[in-house]
Amino acid sequence: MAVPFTTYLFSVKKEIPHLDDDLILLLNEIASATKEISGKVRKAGLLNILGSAGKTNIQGEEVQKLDELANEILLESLKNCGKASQVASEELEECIVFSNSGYAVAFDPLDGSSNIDVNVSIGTIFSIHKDSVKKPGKEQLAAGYVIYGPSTMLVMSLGKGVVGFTLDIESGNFLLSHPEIKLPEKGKIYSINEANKNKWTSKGLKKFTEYLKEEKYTLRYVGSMVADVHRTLFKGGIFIYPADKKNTNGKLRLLYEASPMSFLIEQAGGIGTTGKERILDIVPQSLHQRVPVIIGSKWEVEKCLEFMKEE
Ligand code: AHM
Ligand code: MG
Repeated sequence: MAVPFTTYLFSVKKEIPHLDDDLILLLNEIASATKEISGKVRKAGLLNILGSAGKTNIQGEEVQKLDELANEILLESLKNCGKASQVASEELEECIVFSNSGYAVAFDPLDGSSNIDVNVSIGTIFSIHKDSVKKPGKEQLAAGYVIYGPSTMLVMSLGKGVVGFTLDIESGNFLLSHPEIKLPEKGKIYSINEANKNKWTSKGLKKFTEYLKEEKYTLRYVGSMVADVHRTLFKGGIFIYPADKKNTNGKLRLLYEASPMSFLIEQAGGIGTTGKERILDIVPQSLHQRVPVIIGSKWEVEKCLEFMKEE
């Protein structure tokens, strides 16, 4: 019998000193909220919740109805559980502060917005720190994502490896399906929006992708970070969202995209860097700060850094 999410959390409590009852409650709350989001995503075409909400967010991006709904579901459950000190979201200009101490949660309620309307995998990303969200990623107590793909999966790290749970529709439980996710040291896939190549600011990066082609790598790019990182975690290789002339710090946000994903990648044995520094070492300057992201298997990330240094 596969182990349900809550049972799993209690079973590893002894091995993970920071995993107290409050954190378990908070993680449970996040898992429950994502189950609700998963239900909405699965029926989106029937519920009139596809398409634009008719506004833009703080980052100037068009908000989708499902972005908004996912954001509300997560906010409501974090508020009600009483264990969150503050909450930062891609969809909120400012951080919501509930109290001075407790668990600080940063999340991207629905990542991969451009894929919502076309029934392609999207996800929720979360990051948990003690007290404040504005701490370096290496201090995360837990980080993870839920992917709404052919099945809904929750992939998480509590700082001791990476585990995966699959949502069992019949019982309504996330069940432990992947007790130890390890990133292959080297893969065969690279993942980057290569249409932006002429805008990339790193010449070394251009050479690196040419090199990968010569080495017979294949390209996979969904355009949902959750899906692209999920594949990278299981199959190895590299995922990159670099700086370019338009987005001089890249596109992805440190707090609720780059940092939690880097945490998972490192915990699975890989590397996460901006090209200049380790993503998990960055001390956040602002809530919606962007950083270039180069994450994946050790071999490919180190090779990429070599090419970038040579330029
Ligand atoms: P979103 O959070 O508004 O969906 O934006 C982030 C997404 C990532 O999931 C994905 O990696 C990236 O944007 C794709 O961007 P692009 O279309 O520029 O390649
Ligand atoms: Mg996002």
